[in-house]
Amino acid sequence: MAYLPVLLVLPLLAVSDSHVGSYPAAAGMRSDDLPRWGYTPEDYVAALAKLDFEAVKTDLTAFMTQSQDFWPADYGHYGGLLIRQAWHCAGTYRSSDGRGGCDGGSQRFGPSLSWEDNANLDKSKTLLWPIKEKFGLGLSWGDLIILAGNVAIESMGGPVLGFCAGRVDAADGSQDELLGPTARQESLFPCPVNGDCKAPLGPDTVGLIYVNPQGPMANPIPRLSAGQIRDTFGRMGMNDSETVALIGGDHAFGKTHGACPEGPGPSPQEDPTRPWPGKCGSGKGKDAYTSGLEGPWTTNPTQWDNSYFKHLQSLTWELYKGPGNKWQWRVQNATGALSGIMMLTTDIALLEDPEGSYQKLVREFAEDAAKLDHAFAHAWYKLATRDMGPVTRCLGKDVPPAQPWQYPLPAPSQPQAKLSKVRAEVVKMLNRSKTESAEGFFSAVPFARLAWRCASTFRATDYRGGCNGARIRFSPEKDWPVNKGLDQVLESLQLIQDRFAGRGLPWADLIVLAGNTAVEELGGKKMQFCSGRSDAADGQGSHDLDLDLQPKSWATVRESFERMGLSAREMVVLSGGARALGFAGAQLSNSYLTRLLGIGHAASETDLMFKFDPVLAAITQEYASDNGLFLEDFAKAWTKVMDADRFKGP
Ligand code: HEB
Repeated sequence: MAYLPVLLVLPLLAVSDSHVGSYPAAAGMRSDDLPRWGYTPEDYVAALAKLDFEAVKTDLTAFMTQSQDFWPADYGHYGGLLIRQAWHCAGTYRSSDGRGGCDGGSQRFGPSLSWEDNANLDKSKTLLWPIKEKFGLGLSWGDLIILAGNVAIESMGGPVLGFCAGRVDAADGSQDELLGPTARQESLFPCPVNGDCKAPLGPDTVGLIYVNPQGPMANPIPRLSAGQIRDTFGRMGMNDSETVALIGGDHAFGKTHGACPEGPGPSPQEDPTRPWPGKCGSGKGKDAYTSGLEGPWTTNPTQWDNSYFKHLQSLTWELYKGPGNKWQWRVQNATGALSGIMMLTTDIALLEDPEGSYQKLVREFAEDAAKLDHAFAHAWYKLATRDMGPVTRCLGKDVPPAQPWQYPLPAPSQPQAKLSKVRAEVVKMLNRSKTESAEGFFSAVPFARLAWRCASTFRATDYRGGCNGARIRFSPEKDWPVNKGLDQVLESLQLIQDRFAGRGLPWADLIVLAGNTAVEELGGKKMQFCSGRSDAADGQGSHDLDLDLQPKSWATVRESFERMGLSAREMVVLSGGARALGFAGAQLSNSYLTRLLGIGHAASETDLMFKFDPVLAAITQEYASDNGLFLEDFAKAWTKVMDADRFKGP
């Protein structure tokens, strides 16, 4: 067997050591300071099981048309406002790192709470509070915000595919810290020109959901706006058809608000007790100021139909400055009802796509209402649900069948292979290759590396990735530079797979079991193993997890562990173990961390942070002085990574 030597010298973790950023101080909050009500998944699942879901929907339906003086409903219906709220909650999702989305309900907190694009969404939450209060713990804010959007669409006659419940509320806004604007976002993912932000950021403007409605940097040039829309909706994971169906489908509802040029007034950050009072007249109803643009898109804004597309397609639109003194578009020489409607530059952009694709879709949706119904229902469900991960995380009675973007896996087969027998085979193979290796390298490390690479694609941000499915066997994952050489490890496991495949041992289980066994053989504690994975087919749902986000600096190393859902302690113990296996005689122990703390030891710059960041140094010292603790915590952290993608609800 010739696969051994090269692999051994590759570090287990794909971390480049080029330069050091600064490690951010822990957030100032003590856990005692945070709210406790309903913020554990267990509490939430139990409460959700008792929720009378139909009663919530009935109340929400009635709520839609009960206008209140505090914030009157446009056209007597809150639908537009609630759909916009749901879209702004879900639409922060970005596929680059899985951050954003409505899971967590963090639109209630900074930073997105004060985004100019979220003006007056404090009002919608005040309006919804009685419903939240009535149903309590079983109805998280995240679920309520999305469900209110669904019910709004349905109550105005629009098509809805279903509802995936299970958003567990966050206790503060820290999960959205990297959406910005925050100091940490600026240091990790800066946007030098706000209005031209690039991935991994989702929108092109921090503070907007996606793009400037007046056109790039408020220049009303539809052709250029089209490119921006494609770029940013692409970062959200939406294709052209989904993008056009969402924009035009949803702008069938509601209106824009900009009664005068004076602005919305201070944001919650600037005036927490009276945010966005509006400076036009009474500040509400016909005097409301949200975006500064003014008017509805259709003549029947509380009724679902495809008239947005018909109008866009068949009328002649001219640019003008609306009452809010911002660029918008009106029907040329309009008479009657048509004189009251408007379009944004981003809407007109759908007619001037340099690629010609948006125009085609506008025509299709204008001519075929059923086609729009289908595209819209699916795109809306994807928008609302994308950050929830696999369908197994969706709870409730209205969950539709798994969608392609949920990367469904076949049901696991009933395992008949005895795990102890498989384990024994792995051990036999490891021992055999040990004696056959001319260099005398201990060959277990590549198996540990395979399992790590397979499982560590997991992202706690949107529950994607992980070893379940064993997609590491296929392109694109197998071709990633960090996975170089793993094909040979897979090849050597093939013998075992051949023997047990008929007895229900999927590759995904074998890879993890072999990794566990390898770590044990290398000196680790006995690992917990949880079987029941299944294998994806080649080309079937290979995921597009973005590898450009491989960590490059110290700060991004921390960020990449955080994305996997790992704490600083888990990062130290796993990195320390990986380095020991890579460099220190291939035996799992705290030896690398011990050496690191020694005087004059040469280490990579990122590793030096384990020594010089005060908090990490304290953790490193703890592990360096207690190998028993190190091994115990390594086993726990390792198992957590291996099982991170095994869901039973949220
Ligand atoms: Fe929209 C509204 C923009 C997309 C849904 N929007 C609106 C407004 C604006 C806009 C500016 C106004 C605000 C106020 O109030 O003032 N959008 C926009 C843009 C875009 C959009 C730029 C991208 C292109 N949307 C969208 C989507 C959706 C929507 C995608 C879904 C999903 N919106 C909406 C609604 C509304 C709006 C529903 C209405 C609201 C009310 O009514 O209130």
